[in-house]
Amino acid sequence: MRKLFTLTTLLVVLSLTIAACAPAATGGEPVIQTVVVTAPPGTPQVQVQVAQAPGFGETLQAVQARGNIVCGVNGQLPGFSFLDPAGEMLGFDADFCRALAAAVFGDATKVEFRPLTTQERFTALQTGEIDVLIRNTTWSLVRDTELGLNFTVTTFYDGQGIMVPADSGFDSLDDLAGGTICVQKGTTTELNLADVMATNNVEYTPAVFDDINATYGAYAEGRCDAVTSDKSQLSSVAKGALPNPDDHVIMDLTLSKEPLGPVVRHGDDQWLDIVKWTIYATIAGEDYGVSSENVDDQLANATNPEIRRFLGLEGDLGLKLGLTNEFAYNVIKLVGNYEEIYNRNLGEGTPTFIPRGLNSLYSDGGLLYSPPFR
Ligand SMILES: N[C@@H](CCC(=O)N[C@@H](CS)C(=O)NCC(=O)O)C(=O)O
Repeated sequence: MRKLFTLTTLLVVLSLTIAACAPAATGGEPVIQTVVVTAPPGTPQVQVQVAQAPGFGETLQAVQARGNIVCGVNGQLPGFSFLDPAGEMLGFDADFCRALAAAVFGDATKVEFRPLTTQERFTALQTGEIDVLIRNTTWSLVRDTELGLNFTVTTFYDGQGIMVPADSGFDSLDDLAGGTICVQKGTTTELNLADVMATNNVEYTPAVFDDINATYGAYAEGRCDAVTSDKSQLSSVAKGALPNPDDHVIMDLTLSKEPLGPVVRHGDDQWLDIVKWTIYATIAGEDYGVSSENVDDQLANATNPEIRRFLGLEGDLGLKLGLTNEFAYNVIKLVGNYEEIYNRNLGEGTPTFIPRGLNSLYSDGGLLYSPPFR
């Protein structure tokens, strides 16, 4: 049933509803509304895209009835989500889709990967075409509110960088004055670039492209002096897709904060909690020293009460999420803890190596921190 979506912002009155309709993935009902939110007198009106809000528990029910999780990914980003020659979706983001399937089904294979472009990603979630978006997507205030979506937990703390040909000798923003910079449309990247260049009074020409191949293709052909994107993407694409990776360098500067992580629709807090606590299970697993290698041993011998609750030996934490008490055990056993997921896809020895940096546990000087499993 279609639910009315309530915006509770103080003093904000919903003044007009215009349904911009598209058939829903399930049920054939309209799925996105554009609403105009009227703020107090004197403040401008704001247009808000509102997803067809699922009610509490509806996403898990739909996922269980279907028998898999439809996970929106990039699909073109080695190290994050990339179709290998055998047709398997590999990568850090893809593994978080699998972790979710492990939590929900006790089977990490129950995922349908849906490759999405930058432009398609939010609509696919709003319309219910996918259950969750795990696609190098930056959390920002506007996306969290206007799109009718909820960002869950940051899985990868990134920042925007600039890549240039190694022989250009460029190492500062000023070196790019008068130059052309390749950037992809519809990204935070495009907006940050404009902000940073304006702040630093550097004149440049943006060359804006619709997709990843066009963006990096133009750069590879020398049509731009530089290309800008999340640093993870720059290193992934440089190493994975440019003909001579060593001919390119990522400049030693960071233009922005890019916290990347899974996104769900507003309205279903149970699903939001499931996604959050699945990610926390991977982080807590690393924190407790519980890995896919030793989890069975821990299951047999753990005495630490928090680890016992985490593994479902005591309490009913999983049941509170609408899952089984083994949900965290399944995540660790079938996919691994955060460190295992990171090392498998982005660790030393992989072609897409990125030093962990901020993506280390809080106890190692990073930003990863799970709330308590109690
Ligand atoms: N994290 C940034 C950038 C994400 C993004 O979409 N980056 C582009 C640049 S490489 C991309 O993934 N493109 C792939 C595509 O559109 O297929 C955001 O959320 O806006």
